[in-house]
Amino acid sequence: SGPTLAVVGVTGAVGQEFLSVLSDRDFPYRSIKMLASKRSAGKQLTFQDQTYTIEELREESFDGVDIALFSAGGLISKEFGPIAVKKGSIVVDNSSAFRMDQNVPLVIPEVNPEAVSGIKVKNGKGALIANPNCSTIICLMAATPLHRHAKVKRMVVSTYQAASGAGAAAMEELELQTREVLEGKPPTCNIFKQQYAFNLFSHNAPVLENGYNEEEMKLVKETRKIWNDMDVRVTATCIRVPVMRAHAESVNLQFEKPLDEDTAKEILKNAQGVVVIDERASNHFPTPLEVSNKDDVAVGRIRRDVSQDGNIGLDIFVCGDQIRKGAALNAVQIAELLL
Ligand code: 11C
Repeated sequence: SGPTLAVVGVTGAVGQEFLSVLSDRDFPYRSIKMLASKRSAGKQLTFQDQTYTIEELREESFDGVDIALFSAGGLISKEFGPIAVKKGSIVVDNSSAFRMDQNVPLVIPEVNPEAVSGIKVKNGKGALIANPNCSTIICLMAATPLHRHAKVKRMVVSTYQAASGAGAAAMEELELQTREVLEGKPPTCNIFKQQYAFNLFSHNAPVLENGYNEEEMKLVKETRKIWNDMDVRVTATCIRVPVMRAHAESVNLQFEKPLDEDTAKEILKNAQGVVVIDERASNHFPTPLEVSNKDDVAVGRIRRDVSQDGNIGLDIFVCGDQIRKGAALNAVQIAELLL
């Protein structure tokens, strides 16, 4: 029993994580197709004690597929997403290709599950659902419970983003460069055009005319769409740091209504998918390593913003596994909403 599944981009970092998450969560399925580019077609992989042959992604791949989890880049999503939908599949897409389309829900299950309430498997109709950008998911997992309580007027986000956001090859390059630099060799710079190990730099997404890069503008636009609040003011600075697979974000929040730090801590302790690590005495707060391979997003450094009067401002520090909650886990949770 259960739906028929397809994983598009199964050899990538997120593709592999889709499989781990499906398995960890005992996601029910009748069959699963492993899809990738021609380069990987024919290779075998083992999943839940079964051997699968990776198939080349084609139009026919979606015949009879109920849910297709896509993470093979925006171009593949643009080409094959609509084909899959036409064939009756519900596509949960991890790329940015459709996120801002008015008719495509952009969903974090803990935040706006109502956005997919009309979409269900087995009603014979295909649909597209977008997974938000990882930095948006991780930020809003922490900011939304507070927003529900005191309404965020303005949010200032500064990110410290891991290699995994740029894919498995970037993770390999970080490891390789670290070895090279320690051995006194010039670092190999294929993915990023500058030294990454022992360094940090402005996010590699294209810089736009307004001076923001695309990653930063995703935080601005996706937050408005997910919160269904066109008035919320968001600004962001996104930085790539030499960390393997979990993003960290400093988030400054300005509220419409007062919210003191103790109440904020209680709200976050009770929030689904969030864990509070906020031990001032021992200086123990969230770190990328502590959240790596974990489902929950960690929040700490919860403190009143001293630059603002009263209790209308808070600073928080958030860490979340980019491949898991930032991508694969969120997509599988969306798929769970459809069952
Ligand atoms: C990163 N968030 O960490 C990016 C990569 O829109 O899905 C993913 C870009 C996206 O570099």
